[in-house]
Amino acid sequence: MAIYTGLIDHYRARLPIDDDMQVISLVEGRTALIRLNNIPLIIDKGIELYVKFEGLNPTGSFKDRGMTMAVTRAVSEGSRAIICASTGNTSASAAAYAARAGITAFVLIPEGKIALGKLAQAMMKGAVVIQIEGNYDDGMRLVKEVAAEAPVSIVNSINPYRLQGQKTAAFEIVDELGRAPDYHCLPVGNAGNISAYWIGYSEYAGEKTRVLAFAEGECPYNCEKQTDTRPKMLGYQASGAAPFLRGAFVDGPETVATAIRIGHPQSWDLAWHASRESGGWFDEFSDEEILATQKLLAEKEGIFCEPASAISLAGALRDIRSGRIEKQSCVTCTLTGHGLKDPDTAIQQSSAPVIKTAASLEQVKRAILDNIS
Ligand code: AN7
Repeated sequence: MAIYTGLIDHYRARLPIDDDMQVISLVEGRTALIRLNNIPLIIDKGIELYVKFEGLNPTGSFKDRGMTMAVTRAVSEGSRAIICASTGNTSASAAAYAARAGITAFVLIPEGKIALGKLAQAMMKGAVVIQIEGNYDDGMRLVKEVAAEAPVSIVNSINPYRLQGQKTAAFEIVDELGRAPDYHCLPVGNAGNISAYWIGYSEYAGEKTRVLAFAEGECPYNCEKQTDTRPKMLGYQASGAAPFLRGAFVDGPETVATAIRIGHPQSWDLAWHASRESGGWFDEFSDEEILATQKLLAEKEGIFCEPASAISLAGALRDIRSGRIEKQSCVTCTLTGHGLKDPDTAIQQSSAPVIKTAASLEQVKRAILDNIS
């Protein structure tokens, strides 16, 4: 049995990678696809629902899939530094892959609006953290401007190699299920991931869809068919940061799900294309609904994802309940990041208080007997 060495080696034939390139990898990908068992609504409607737990990637989010590609390409082109704007996860991932490659990562983050775990990752891995007095969208604008004037490679998802890496999550799902799901649910921030999944599902179905442009002469396609169908792509946003629901960019986005606190998505056209071509839709959720779903998933199934990730399940459940997602369907939800990224938000909303007692058998026994169900 061959050792798994990361998604580039595994899906090399379907990625724009040359044999002589030094692959920068942390053995990302091959994340768990977990079937949900304990949510009555899903069972009542005969739905087969899986979560793709991308929190199991090396830095705890799906960003590692794109980052292995982007950093491998940047290094092969001789780049000594990478840069990104980030709501947190991209910076954590960029810092890790830059460390692995022995190059410098510059990360622009919005002041005060980044989950603690993500900041810790970027700092620990030696990235140069630039905290701006502004939001993610300001950071993205600055990154584009500064990259035109300084020798740094952008590794945000406007870098086409990012989406190429991220499309492999769709491959893994089809490889595991032996078919494409009927519906695929995702949180939408910058909208790179929903676009990447659509590229992946389309390639596996032998269909060409719109992709970001590559350098002349490079064809990322390998259209050998693996499945006959493609899912409907369902994209969910936080109400305070929902440009796809408003039909226009939003200034001053706000949500507890800081990962998707984005008002000017960079993959606007690609995501609309994915939604329309697949016959999918967008919908929005309040912060309360997002947090309630994060809690539900943790309590009922033992899976701890970050708030932004829970919105994909919130969407699936609402649409299953309403019948918009048909009975007996196969549904996949991407849980984009790990719950440990944002411990503050988790602790704040935990309903069960910590029981404090003396270190005595009597009191500990009382605490157990009072709470046993
Ligand atoms: C957990 O890290 O944009 O729609 O700078 O961290 O592809 O942007 C993060 C995005 C969903 C949205 N879930 O994905 C960043 C950043 C989590 C995320 C998204 C993000 P896209």
